[in-house]
Amino acid sequence: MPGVDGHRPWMRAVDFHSGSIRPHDRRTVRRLSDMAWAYRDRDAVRRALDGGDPVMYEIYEALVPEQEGHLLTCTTVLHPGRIGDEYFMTKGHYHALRETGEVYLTLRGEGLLLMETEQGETAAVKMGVREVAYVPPGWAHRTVNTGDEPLVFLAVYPAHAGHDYAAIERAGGFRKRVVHRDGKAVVVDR
Ligand code: PAN
Ligand code: ZN
Repeated sequence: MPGVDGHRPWMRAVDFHSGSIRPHDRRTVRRLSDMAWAYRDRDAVRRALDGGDPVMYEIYEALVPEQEGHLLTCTTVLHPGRIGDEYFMTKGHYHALRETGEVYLTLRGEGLLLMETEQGETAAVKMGVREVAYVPPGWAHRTVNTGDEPLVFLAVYPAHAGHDYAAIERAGGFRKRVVHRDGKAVVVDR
């Protein structure tokens, strides 16, 4: 029987170490200059930009139609490092369609998943290998690599969700930050 829109079933290989999906339809690279506003320590940002604008993370996607009913599968490879005392992190976003959630499965490394709502609730969920984290509808989400190897995770979310980065930037970033203090990762107020 044909599917609802003719899209055929498929299988892809996921490399848990490198984080690549093979074959992938799109690979996106995000550098510090794509999100320099997000880090608090402006001198550290300038130094890192002058020092070659580091790659912060890469996203591999298996594209499907951006339509209700489809699920998009992708991996993120978030490199280890810090800008000042703040760990490398993703830009973070709300889904444009606020009523859509997401599932993250950690494949390598360790980190924190920072989440918050427009009503002011916040959460920080641990990410570790073989652990699943859930992003409920309406929660903005950002991942932070608190380890010293790449944080690799697989995400699955409704393909029509869309990404709203502007709401985060407008709000002045996330309400919480994750910083390196006395040798460990600490969640602090913005
Ligand atoms: C993830 C993220 C990915 C990169 O696939 O898009 O980790 O983070 P930013 O999109 O915030 O740069 C996801 O949550 N998709 O919806
Ligand atoms: Zn998302």
